Amino acid sequence: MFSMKDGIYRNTCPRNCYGTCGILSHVKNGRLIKVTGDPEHGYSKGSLCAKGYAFTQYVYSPERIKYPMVQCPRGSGKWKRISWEEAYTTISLKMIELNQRYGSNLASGYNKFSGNLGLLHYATEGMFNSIGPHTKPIGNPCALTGKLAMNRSFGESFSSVPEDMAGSKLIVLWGANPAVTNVHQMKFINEARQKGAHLVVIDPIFTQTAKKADLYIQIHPGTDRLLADGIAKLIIEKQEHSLEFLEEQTTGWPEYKHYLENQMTIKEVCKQTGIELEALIELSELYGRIKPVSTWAGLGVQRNSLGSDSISAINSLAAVTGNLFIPNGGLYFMHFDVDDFPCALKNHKGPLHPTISEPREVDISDFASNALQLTEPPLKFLWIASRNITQDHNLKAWSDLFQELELIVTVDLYMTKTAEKSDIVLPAATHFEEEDLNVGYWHYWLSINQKAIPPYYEAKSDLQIARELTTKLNELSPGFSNFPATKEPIDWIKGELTPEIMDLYALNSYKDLLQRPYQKNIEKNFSTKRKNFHLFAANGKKNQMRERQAEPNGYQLITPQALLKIHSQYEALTWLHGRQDESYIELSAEAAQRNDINDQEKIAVFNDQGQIIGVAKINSHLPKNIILAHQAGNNPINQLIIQQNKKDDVSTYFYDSIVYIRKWSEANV
Ligand SMILES: Nc1nc2c(c(=O)[nH]1)N[C@H]1C(S)=C(S)[C@@H](COP(=O)(O)OP(=O)(O)OC[C@H]3O[C@@H](n4cnc5c(=O)[nH]c(N)nc54)[C@H](O)[C@@H]3O)O[C@H]1N2
Ligand SMILES: Nc1nc2c(c(=O)[nH]1)N[C@H]1C(S)=C(S)[C@@H](COP(=O)(O)OP(=O)(O)OC[C@H]3O[C@@H](n4cnc5c(=O)[nH]c(N)nc54)[C@H](O)[C@@H]3O)O[C@H]1N2
Ligand code: SF4
Ligand SMILES: [Mo]
Repeated sequence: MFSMKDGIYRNTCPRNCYGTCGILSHVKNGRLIKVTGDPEHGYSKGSLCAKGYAFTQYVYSPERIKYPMVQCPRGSGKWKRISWEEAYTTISLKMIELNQRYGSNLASGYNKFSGNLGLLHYATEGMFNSIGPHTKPIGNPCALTGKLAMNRSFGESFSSVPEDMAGSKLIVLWGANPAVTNVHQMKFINEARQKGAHLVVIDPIFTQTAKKADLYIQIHPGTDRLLADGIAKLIIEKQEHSLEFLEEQTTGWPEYKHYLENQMTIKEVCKQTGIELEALIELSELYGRIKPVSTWAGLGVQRNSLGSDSISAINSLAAVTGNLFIPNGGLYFMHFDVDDFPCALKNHKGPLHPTISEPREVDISDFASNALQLTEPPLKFLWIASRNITQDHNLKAWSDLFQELELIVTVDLYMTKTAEKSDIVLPAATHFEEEDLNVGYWHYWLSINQKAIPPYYEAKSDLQIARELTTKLNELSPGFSNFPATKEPIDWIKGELTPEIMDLYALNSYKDLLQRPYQKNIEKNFSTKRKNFHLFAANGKKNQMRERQAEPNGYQLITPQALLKIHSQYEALTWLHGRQDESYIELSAEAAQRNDINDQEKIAVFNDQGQIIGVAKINSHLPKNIILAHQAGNNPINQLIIQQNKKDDVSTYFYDSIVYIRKWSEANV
């Protein structure tokens, strides 16, 4: 498996992306010369996206970090190459000293998110678990709001089989933009449409996906709950609901029905959502008339403080029409079936501490502000991997936290804004330079990732780094860590493939995965999930989104994913990006006129968090109270984002922020 001869290897795109695509890597003289899609992968079916095809540039980009480096002083840009040995020694000495100072490892912590989602990338979690109680992030800044809402509806995570969408007769996309974020899904959507299916897109932005729709509904952000409830109300009024299903397979039907009939009006729905009655009626007729329907509650819906209820209401609408568990119908979000696996690195148990029983958990969606509150001991050492903190909100808190930290280590492939603020950077390997096992969160395929090429300069996998740092820690302080440092990647992979998993995927050995990816037994997977569904009645809840948006001169900042990036990633690739294209700020013609801004003119977008400069792009389809910009690495829009409606729950409210705009020339005086 790991011989690295010339030839073709099986890899998997490990990005935080719906595709988790199978890749065939063509290697000659130890170099990756070409990548193609793996035709054996049942979901991606032999193709990649533009970012995938650009992997040869990604691997050999001169902007990749080549060696471990230290920056002194931090933030000065004065980097010095150091050896791995020196890096490990410096880090280990600091960790050991902090342990002696505070009597535990709680002053040491990490922040890790979604750079590489392969199972062996839980090495970072494993490495920290292995030192006993420490400070660790919990939660999910991408999908937690929606995940909790799915749990409220289904009692667990739920997402239908994406290939089945090809047989749907009606596809309703709420706050999902697959033409940009999930290009392979468009094939299944197109297949359905060729067979006569209708496509409905509900989005405040007239997206690339919306352009293809039969019916596009431009909704006010944050008001999806009202729309879903309104459609359900109309359907029930016309007796087009699926009574048998509702009575037999759901809970909460009487309350839900009572709520729809007595506590909400269609007039209010139209007012709050900004949608004309005719559109509402048309959508309700489609839902009432057609079966099977696929309803997709997209991630965009849950990025505001009302998103949780919106997702639950969309799920309930899918249930009302009896579409939940029928072939080629269903409800789409994303699944968390990776948790079926042992995830041995993530769940590795560390040594016991005499007085502290648990690690110290910090909500990742507000990590910096929470970490700043920590005392006894404060957080002093932070390890950052698979994470660009510029994709978080509240970046001011991050700069305050960085001031408090005595050592910041970032493991990355590129010199990100996060790496630039660190004391030490360590070069991470690409997935072509390491072994892994990959599970999708959208489709149900499992695939292997072979080591196809030697590492770029001195890059190492996160697992290799965990092994080597552990060895150094134990050399300097015997027994400091119980990480199984001698265990090889293949052993970790085999460990994930338990008899239950092998059975679920019909595998005989890991070697089968060298021949092709394997799909989970779908029947088995869903058979336990079809027990119960809970209908959501938003009794007594008001929708305050509109009131917030009424702020004078303010615009709601919507910052969804971009086609040729994954969040902050890929900006350095010239195959994908001209340098100037990354800070377009889209505004309506009315907003432009009101602020005396011309198309292509330099503008400032600002609020009390800060200011960013960009190029104005007038978008005649944009609602007048919305500013649209995309996530970015070099000029991160998240500088302007802070969780406004802070609630007790952990959350993903990136689209709640209000911003103001002005001509750059004025901003500059
Ligand atoms: N090319 C590319 N693909 C990606 C990614 C990437 O960065 N680039 N990221 C991946 C990741 S991690 C994720 S989470 C997914 C996300 O992918 P999607 O699920 O498609 O979600 P987003 O692109 O965040 O938002 C989708 C749409 O929601 C709309 N929206 C915003 N607010 C609302 C609202 O209140 N109501 C409604 N109805 N719509 C709203 C936005 O305008 C946007 O068009 O994409 C994945 N795929
Ligand atoms: N404004 C705004 N902000 C958002 C969102 C939004 O819609 N709007 N969406 C949110 C969402 S959906 C998400 S998922 C998060 C994403 O948040 P992050 O996961 O922090 O985002 P990325 O920019 O993908 O950063 C991942 C980093 O990991 C690095 N990396 C890649 N592979 C490896 C590896 O093998 N090892 C190591 N050590 N590093 C690696 C990459 O080079 C990159 O720097 O952003 C959130 N932030
Ligand atoms: S970024 Fe997404 S669509 Fe593109 S190759 Fe990777 S997994 Fe596939
Ligand atoms: Mo995400």
